[in-house]
Amino acid sequence: MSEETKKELERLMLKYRAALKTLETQISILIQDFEQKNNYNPVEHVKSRIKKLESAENKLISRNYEVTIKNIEKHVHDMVGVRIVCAFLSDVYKIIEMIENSETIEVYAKKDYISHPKESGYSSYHLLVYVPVYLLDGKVMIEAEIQIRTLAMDFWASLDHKIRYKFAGAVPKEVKDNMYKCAIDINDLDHKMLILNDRMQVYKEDQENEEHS
Ligand code: 0O2
Repeated sequence: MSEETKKELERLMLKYRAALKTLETQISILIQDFEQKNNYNPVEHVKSRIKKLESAENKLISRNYEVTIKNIEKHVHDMVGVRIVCAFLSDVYKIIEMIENSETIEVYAKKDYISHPKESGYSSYHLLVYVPVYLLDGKVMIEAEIQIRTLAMDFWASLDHKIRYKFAGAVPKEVKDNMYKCAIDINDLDHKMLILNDRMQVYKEDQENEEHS
């Protein structure tokens, strides 16, 4: 790698790190504000990362793009990634709404793999966003991907990730079929838990009304 290319890469990574910090801070502020207003935290945990250079290169190669810094910037939309994991499906939609209404984070595309799961069974909601980064030369908008999902979806995706890694992409059909069935069970479980949670809220409200009467 030439000195010039190294410098270009360092500059790009600086922008990605800055975008990740801005995104993490803004998401944390929104969650805290929501919690203060509603006495309730809709988020179980948040994870964030900058995609490894090797993974970005593999993504470019798999799509027949030349491995260049320009192509990473242009074609890898999830170099900056944040994953927000919630207990209930209803919380996932609250988070989506909160981010969509944010003035700092600009949503430019949505991928609803909850209403339309992927062929593998993968389910999650992705927001593709721009995050502002203020440099000496002025403002630049950096792309990032926010994945929002339930704990159950996260459990499935993490197992699926391990399986794909173990079989280096060539997952046996039997394993794939079983994972697909698990994805259906998980979807069912998410809906049952949601109904249970709604029922609990009704009990709680009834109890509070009785106490006040
Ligand atoms: P990693 O290691 O998580 O970063 P785009 O990224 O928009 O150019 P792509 O790749 O079609 O195009 O985007 P997609 O499928 O909407 O979302 C990509 C990310 O979603 C993946 O990133 C995974 O994090 C997750 N994902 C999508 N499908 C699956 C799946 O079947 N199983 C699991 N476990 N995760 C999935 P990366 O870069 O593939 O991986």
